[in-house]
This record gives sequence, structure tokens and C-alpha cells, in this order.
Amino acid sequence: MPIPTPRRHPPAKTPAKTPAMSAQPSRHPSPPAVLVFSGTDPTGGAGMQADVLTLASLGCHALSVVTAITVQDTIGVDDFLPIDAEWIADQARGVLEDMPVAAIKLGMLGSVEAVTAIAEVVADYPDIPLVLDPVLASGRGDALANEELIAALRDLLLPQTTVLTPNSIEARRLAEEVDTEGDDPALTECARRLLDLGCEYVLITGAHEQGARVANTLYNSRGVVHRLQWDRLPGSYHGSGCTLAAALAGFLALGQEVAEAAREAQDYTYQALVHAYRPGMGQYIPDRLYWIRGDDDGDAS
Ligand code: PXL
Repeated sequence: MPIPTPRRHPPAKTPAKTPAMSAQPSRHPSPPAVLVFSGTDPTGGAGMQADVLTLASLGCHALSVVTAITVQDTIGVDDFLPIDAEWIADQARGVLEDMPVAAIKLGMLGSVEAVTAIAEVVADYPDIPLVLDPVLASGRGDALANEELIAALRDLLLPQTTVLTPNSIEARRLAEEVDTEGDDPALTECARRLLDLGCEYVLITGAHEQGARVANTLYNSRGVVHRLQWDRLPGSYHGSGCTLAAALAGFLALGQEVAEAAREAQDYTYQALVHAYRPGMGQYIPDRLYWIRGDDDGDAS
């Protein structure tokens, strides 16, 4: 599906008084709803803010369950406060019981207890496609998950995952593969192990590997589904993994099959990176609304 064309209408006026909820039919069809579980990022670059912006940009409605609150700038994460697991589950069940959800995306989860609670919630909705972005560390390397949490992801969430979206470092840690940096057959082996743990597809991103080109590879149990490559962009980016996983969930919610959704999500993310801006002293932030601004300097793909 092409990226939506910009619309410049003013927002619809809301009536002064909200009419009685029960008898009012909806005046417009609802966009597909995507439920995201993420930590907040006050820079607006990663986490929940990245997810909501990405999904809105693709024409989806984001349902936002906060799993942790972070203290960070565009350079690194200084601290985070995990939200109580029961509060996470209650936030999610509230919206899941209120409306149909077309896809679920998991980002930073914050604690083992949260992983356990979320695994129980999503187990009640086995037909909703689930995208798992295994957020283990910030771009600077600050830990956002410990070994116990990684083990819980492996045991409780991978078996329920439609598409896992690790970068190559996360793929090696989740697959318990060591000392193989830059070795592509080893990443293929990681993908095989992760698929054996129960996820349907793994999309391993390659920006952390060496080389002038960046290759991302989508695998399923039959092997490589596709491998897409781009020239490496200069600079380092805050929230690129969140953008990719949220876009993938969004395209699934819009009705695409996994391979097509992954392709479109990678293309969208690349465009957001081409148009990235640097609001602070650290990393660049992908521009998820690049298409709204009307400059087309970055259309080379
Ligand atoms: O980009 C991974 C990520 C996800 N979610 C939150 C983060 C980060 C990286 O810093 O802070 C909340």
C-alpha cells in the first residue's frame, strides 16, 4: 500500500456537547486499531511516542499501554521506572474489551512481571497478529532488559509472536549466539533458533553490522523470505527499531500479508530516516511524518 497522501483539512470540529453515547452511529469508519505496549520517551524519538506517530502517519489508530517511564535525552537513557504489571494488564484489557484490535506491537516491557502479565493477556487473543520488538538496550547501550527478562521473552512471548524484529545484536542475545559479529551464516543460524522457539517470522535488521550497505532479512521456517538492502545512511538514529516494528504492525492491521507488510514497513522506515532531523545534541530522530511536509528531497531509495 502506498504511503497515504497528505491531507491538509483542518481537524473536524467537535460538537459542543457530546451526544449520548449509546444511540449514536459512528459518522466515519474507524481506522484499524493497533495496540502498542511501550515505554515513554520524553524526547519523542523512541518508544511510545515513536509508535503513536508512526501508526497515525499510516492511518491507524494507536491504543497505547504504557509499560515504563524513561528519563532520557537524545544521547542515552539515564533511568526508567517500570509500571506495575497489573496496571499494564488492566490498561490492555480495558481497550481489548472495548473495541476490535487489528494488530498488537510490543516494545520495551520494563520487567519480568510485565512480560508474564502481557503474555497472559495476548494468549487470550491468539488471532491478532503480534509484532515483538525485543528492546534490550538504548542506542548508547544502556540496558533496558536484564537476562531474566530476556529469558521470559524467549519462553513466554516468542511462542506467541507473528513477527520478531531484532537487530543483529538482539538476535544474537536472544538466540544465545556469541562471538559471531559480521558473520552472516551465524545470523541465519540465530534466525533458525528463534523460529524454533516458536515465532512465525523473524526480521533481523543489519544496521549494526559492518559495511557500506545495510541488509535486513526476513525469515520463516522455510528459510529466507526476502532480503532488502540500502546504502548506509550517515549518522545514528533514535527510535528506528520502534518505527519499523510499529509500521509493520500498522501494515498488518491494514490487511497486508507479513512479507508485504515487512517490505512496506522497511521502505517507510528508510524514508523516515532519510528525512531525520536532529533536535538535540545526540542522535537523529526519524521523521515519521516526512510525507506531510511537502519536501521531496529524500525520495531516492
Ligand atoms: O529504541 C529502543 C527504545 C524503545 N523504547 C524506549 C526507549 C528505547 C531506546 O532508548 O527508550 C522507551
